[in-house]
This record gives sequence, structure tokens and C-alpha cells, in this order.
Amino acid sequence: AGARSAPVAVPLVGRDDERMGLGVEALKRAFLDRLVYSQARFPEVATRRDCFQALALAVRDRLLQRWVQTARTYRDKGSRTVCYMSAEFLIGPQLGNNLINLGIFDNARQAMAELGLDLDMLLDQEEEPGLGNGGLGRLAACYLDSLATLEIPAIGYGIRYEFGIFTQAIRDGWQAELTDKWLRSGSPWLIHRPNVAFDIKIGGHTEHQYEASASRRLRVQWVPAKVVRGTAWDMPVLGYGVNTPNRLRLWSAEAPEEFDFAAFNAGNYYQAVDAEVLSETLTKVLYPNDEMEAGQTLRLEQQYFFVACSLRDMIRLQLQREADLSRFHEKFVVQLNDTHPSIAVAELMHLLVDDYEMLWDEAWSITQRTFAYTNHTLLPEALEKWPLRLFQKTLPRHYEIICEINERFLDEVRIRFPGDEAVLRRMSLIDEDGARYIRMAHLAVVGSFAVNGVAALHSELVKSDILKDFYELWPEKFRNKTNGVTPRRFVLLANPTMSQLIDETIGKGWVTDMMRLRELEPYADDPAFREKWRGIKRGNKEHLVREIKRVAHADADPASMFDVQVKRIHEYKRQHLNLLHVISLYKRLKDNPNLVVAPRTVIFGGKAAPGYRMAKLMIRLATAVADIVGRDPAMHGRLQVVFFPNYNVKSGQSIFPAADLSEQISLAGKEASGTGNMKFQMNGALTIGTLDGANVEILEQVGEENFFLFGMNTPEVKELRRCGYRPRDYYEANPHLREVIDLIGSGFFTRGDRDVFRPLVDHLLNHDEYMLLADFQSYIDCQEKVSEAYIDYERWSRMSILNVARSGFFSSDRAIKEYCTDIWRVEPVRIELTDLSEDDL
Ligand code: 475
Repeated sequence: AGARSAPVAVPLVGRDDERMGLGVEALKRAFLDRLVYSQARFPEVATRRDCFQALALAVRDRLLQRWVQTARTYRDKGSRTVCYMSAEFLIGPQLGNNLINLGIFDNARQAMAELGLDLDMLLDQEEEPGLGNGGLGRLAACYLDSLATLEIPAIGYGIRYEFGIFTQAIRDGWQAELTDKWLRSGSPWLIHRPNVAFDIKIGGHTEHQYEASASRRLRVQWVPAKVVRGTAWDMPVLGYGVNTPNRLRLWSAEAPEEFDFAAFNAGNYYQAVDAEVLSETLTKVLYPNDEMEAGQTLRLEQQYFFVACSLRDMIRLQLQREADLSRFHEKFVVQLNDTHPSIAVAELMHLLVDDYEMLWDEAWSITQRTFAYTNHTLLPEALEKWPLRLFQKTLPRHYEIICEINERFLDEVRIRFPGDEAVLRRMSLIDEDGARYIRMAHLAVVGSFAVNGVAALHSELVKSDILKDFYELWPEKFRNKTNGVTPRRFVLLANPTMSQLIDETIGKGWVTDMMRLRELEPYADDPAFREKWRGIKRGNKEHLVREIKRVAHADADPASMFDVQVKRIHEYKRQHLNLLHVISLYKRLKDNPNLVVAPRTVIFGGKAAPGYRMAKLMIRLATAVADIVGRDPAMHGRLQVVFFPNYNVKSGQSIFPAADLSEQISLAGKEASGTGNMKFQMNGALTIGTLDGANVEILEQVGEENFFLFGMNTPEVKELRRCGYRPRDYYEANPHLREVIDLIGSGFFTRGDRDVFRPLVDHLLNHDEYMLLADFQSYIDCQEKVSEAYIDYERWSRMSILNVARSGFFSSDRAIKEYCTDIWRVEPVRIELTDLSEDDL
């Protein structure tokens, strides 16, 4: 190489597209190259799948070019790094999002068109990586997008499940689960790093020995029952309009190929193969239980495995930069996404004390300054606890470490609350009442410097209810970080027509500065703007109508109000309360054909945990009601019900922009935050909701005149429970409610079969844990107000515009900025992109 010209830093904004490989011509060339050199196809015989792969790989090349720069910059600067540890990252399809964040969506569309290909068709080919259950996993993905967009050095650490969340099919009205083989034809976004590998011990026993030296230090040896090798798979996560792709590092399990391992199996080839197969099962499948703990050994092994790999990876990076680990907590901060990775607290102690021979107190000080913990749930049954024997068998050394942490911790509690035996029992890391358990939330709190809830109300309830004792001991640890969602995927990509109107009206800056949407407020009073706004919503509804036809084989009327509830199916979320309203409306329309109400299409979507019988019955009720209402000619143009199968990130992108009404109707005090509520608001849906989770803050932002509020608040719920809630009293006192419930019990929706819904009806009348009957009338009355408002379409449009204008607070950029200043104490690091054409690479 001759004289090298100085590298030219070219920010993504204001660049020369063709020279940067981002122009139409460059993209066409890159696509054709990838078709030939990666897919070994010529255009005439290429399948849709080949074309998708070729475009994805061409885009990936552009990400990797930036990635190399980013990695180099972070290394050179020794930047403090956020490690977001999560058992789930529900990232959704990547191609569209990457095109948006690279700023080349339109160029790519044109490039493909010039090659005779439709970009939407190509986008549709992508298999969604379903590496999460719902809200918690999707939040992690939104946060990666914002971290990169805000140029914060960050790594997401998780698990490369071979099977993601199951694909939901509806068979005879019931949910059926199909395996999700998302890696069937490989993922163009994952890069295998077989050389980034760690051997992780599991099971076995420990051996304690005093050193022969003068200090006679106690040494603990962990002799495992098996060893599993984890290798890294990386996915680049590019920020919007910047050169920062951060790293999502997912661990996959395989058998270690150590010679001694082979020797161990010498002469028994089949046993060796068995070991190989067993190792791989570790990361085979995502547990599909949202908000419920299954308590299976394999799940604990998954959690330990990915945490152990991740911490070893961080330590490796730290030892590349510094001589020892004494400043580990200054270079890394680890956010624990719920308790699923909280075994990291014990694992870091194990590594520092046993492997790096640090003294307990120093190791504990580093550990406590490394971790921060986010709680995502108020449901007692979702709080993770591991049966002590199972835990001890799987992680014998960590059991000892947790006992030691607990003893020292309880000494502190004793000093603070002298003589209070009850508080010791309540706060202990080990639940000793009856069957003994390890309480993972307590481990997380004790091992972290910060603990946060995910909405204002939830964070208060964390302090007053589930972690009350800990709040009294350490009030300074507790924070609120109200959730947010990324406007890149859920507005710009999902709703291009609305985005374009906003661009034309207030300029483009809103995408990274969502508070600027406030500038839309004056346009809420502009009839011409409202008219355009309605036209856009109509277009989005027509698009969803086509999707509904395709996947649910139903015809929906785009003139009707699209009343939508999409989220995991759970009793506390009360999809069956929504159905009680549908049946109520059905009954009233039957009794009075002249009733003036807005025509509605009520759309449900969501998966039930495979072992959650009541949730599956709720799906059956939705499909049964959909069926009967759909067959009734009297309902034509008035009421329709659709169950949209296999709700996931991709279908969400068609659903949110088409919604008129967003159903957020959980029992107050049960939904930690909700994030779907925010995605609906950003797309111009109005909310009908209770004072629960982030609904409280949505109401605060939009004003009560732009929100449909109903139901009890949290103190009222507590009071009713305290007084002894008797659902049957509501049933007996309210004739209309009685009619509705009796209709379900009568077999009307199941061809006369009275048995199908009996468990559901019995449960409502005798237990009704989530108090549907107490909130029923308030909900029905509120839905009437919704109907009146919808008919006044000028008023509705005004409210819709104001909802979008006031949605800026719910951008994940705001949430991440709060985490950065208040918890992580990290700063942005600008990545300058070296222009490769000027370089002699
Ligand atoms: C809350 N999932 C939402 C969202 O903060 C909130 C639990 C156990 C095992 C696997 N998955 C889970 C959750 O707990 C979960 O998704 N929680 C949700 O987190 C983000 O907005 O209110 O229910």
C-alpha cells in the first residue's frame, strides 16, 4: 500500500449516498453480488427467500462496516459499558428496521423496484425471531434500539433459543401450539463467534480445603457433574441516524470437545453422542410462561448458563484493558431484566472469590456496585423462587455463596430491626415457611445498588407492598423508570403514512425528539388536517382488513370502529371483561335493532401459556363469540369479533396503526406498566382503561377529556378485598350482567354444550380474583361514551391527534436517558465512520 490518505469521518446524516454504498445504484449492485456470491443464484431462478437473504446480507454488510469502527472506538476509549442482561429479547423482524435506521428505506424500495422486486414482499419473507414471551422481552429490544440511537456503549446479553415462542394456530376455536423453528434456514443477522467460548459447570459437589500456606485460606473447589460449552452469536443493533451498532450477544450451548471429556467417554461413542445431545438441549427452547414460574431444572440451568457466559465475557474484556478486576464496576454496569438473570449476583461472587482469589468483602463491594435490578411484575405467582433442593443440586457452590450472603445480610437486618424475628423471616433470601425456596427477588435487591419499577404506580407498589421491608432498610436504592417504546419501529416503520404527514407538518426531528410531537397540537383544530388524519387511519385499517382476511379468513368493515386488545392472554388482563362487553352489546342490539351505537369490530390477539387452562378457555370464548356474532345477519355492519391468530411483533406492526380504540383494562394494581398501551397511543388510538400501570401516566399526559377511564382504583380494589369480595352479589344485583353471564353458561355460544365454559363461569361467580364483576357496569357505561365519541368523528379525530401529540413521554429514548443519568452513569460515545473508499482496506 502506498501513501494512505487520512480517514474521512462521515456521519450518517448528510453523507454522499452512492459513495457510502447507500444509494440506489450501490444497493442494486450489492444485492446482485450477494445473490450470486452468498446465495449462488442468478436473478431469473432466485426464489423470494433467496432475494430476501441477498438484500438482508447486503444490509448486514453495511452494519458490520460500522460495527468494526464502533468496537475499535469502545476499546480505544475504554468506555464504561451498560450490559443489559435478559433471558428474552423479542427483537422482531430486522430488515425493515435496519433499513429505517440506516436511513435507506426509500432507496432500498427503489433499488428493488428497478430490479423488478417489491420491497414489501421481501420484508414479508423474514422469519420473526421470537426470543421472548411478551412485554418484558419486547422492552429489552426497544431499549437496545434506544441505547444505540443515543450512542451509549452497550451490550445485550441473552440466550440464542433454537425454538422461540410457539406459533399459535386456532383449531376448532382452541389454541394449538406449533414449534417455532426460526433458525430453519439460518438467520442472516447472527454472526457465530466459535472462538468466544466458555465452559460452564453444572451440578456436582464442592470440596473445601485450607491452603497449606501460612494464611491457610479456605479454598473451595467446585467439582461439576457436567460441563457445557457456550459460544457467542452476535447480532448488530444499529441506532437511528447514527453510526453506532451495539452488540446483542446470545449464547448457545454445545458439548465441550475437550480431550479429557472424550477420554471420559472412551470406548463409548454412543454415550459421547448422548452427552452432546444433552448439552444442546440447554438452549433449545424458550419457556413460554409469561408471568408464571414453572420451576424446572432446565430453566434454572438456562439462566445460570447465559449469566455465567456473559460475566466471563465481561471479565475477559476487563482483563484486556486492566491488570486486575478491582475496577470492574467502574467499567461495567449490569442491568438485570427481572430476576431471571439474578443468579449473576452469586456468580460474580463465585468468580471473584474462587477463581480470582479476591477477599469476600472486596468482591461483595464490587458486586453490589455492579448490578441494578428492574422488577416487572406485581403478581405473587410470578415472583421467582427455586426449590432449595433443586437449586442446591444444580448449583452447589452458589447455594453456599447465597447462604453466606444471607447470613451477612441478616446480621445487618438484626442491627436495624433488633429483636424482630418476623422481619428476618420475611426478608431472608431463603423462604423457610414450609417447603424451602430461594427467593430470587431478594437476592437481586441485596446484590444491587438500584431497584426500579416500570411505571410510577408500579414503583410505588414495589415500595409499599412486594419489597416493603427492603424499602424501609434501603430507601435510597428505590427508583422509578417508566417504560418506553421505540418510535422507529412502532411509528416510522409501522405507520409510514402518518409519519409522512407529521414530517410535512412539523419537520423530521420528532423521531429522535418525541416531545416535539407537541407541535401537532394546534393542528387538532384544523379541519383539513383532521380529514387527512382520518384518511391515513382509513388506509391503515384497509391494510389490516387484508391481513385479517389472510390469517383469520374473516371480512372486517374498515368503516367500523377497530376496538383492539392484543397482549398475552391472562386473567388479570381481563380479555374476558372485554368479551362481557361484546356479549352485552350483542344482546342489546338483538333486543333493540334500532339502537344507535357506533359499528364495531372487536379484535383480539395474544398467546396463552400452553399450561394455563383458564387463559386457553378465554381464547375459546373469544372464538366462540366471534363465530356466533359473525353468523348473525342482524349484526352485519354493526358488530363483529375477530380473533387474530399468532399475535407477534410483525403483526403488531399492522395492528397498532389501524386501531381506533386501545383496550387496557387490567384490574388496578396488577399490570406493572404495559407497553402496548404506548404503541397504540403513538398511532392515534384512544385508550379505554383502568388506573393501572402506565395508563395512569398516559391519562396524565393526554388529559382526562382524551381518555376513557373506568373501574376501581388500587385503594378501592384493596378495600373491596379487605371487606370480603363476593362476586355473586354483583351478579344478583345487576339483571343485565346476569343475562350476559347466563348466556355464556347456557351453551348459546357452543351449540348447546353447557360444559365448555362452566369452569370460567363458576370461577367468575365464586372467586373472580380479578374482580370483573365489580368493574362490569363501569366498563359498559364507559364503552357507551366511547361509542358516542366515535360517532362524532370530528371530535374523535381531534382526540386522536392530541393523543399522538402527547405521546412523546413514552419514547424509549426518554426512558433510556433516565436510566443513563440516574442509574448507569454512562455517557454517549460518538462513532466517526471512516470512509472505506478513502481507505486502502
Ligand atoms: C409486565 N414476563 C408489563 C412489561 O416492563 C410490563 C415473566 C416470567 C417469565 C417470562 N416472562 C415473564 C413478564 O413478567 C412480563 O412480560 N412482564 C411485563 O413487563 C415490561 O409493561 O406490565 O406484565
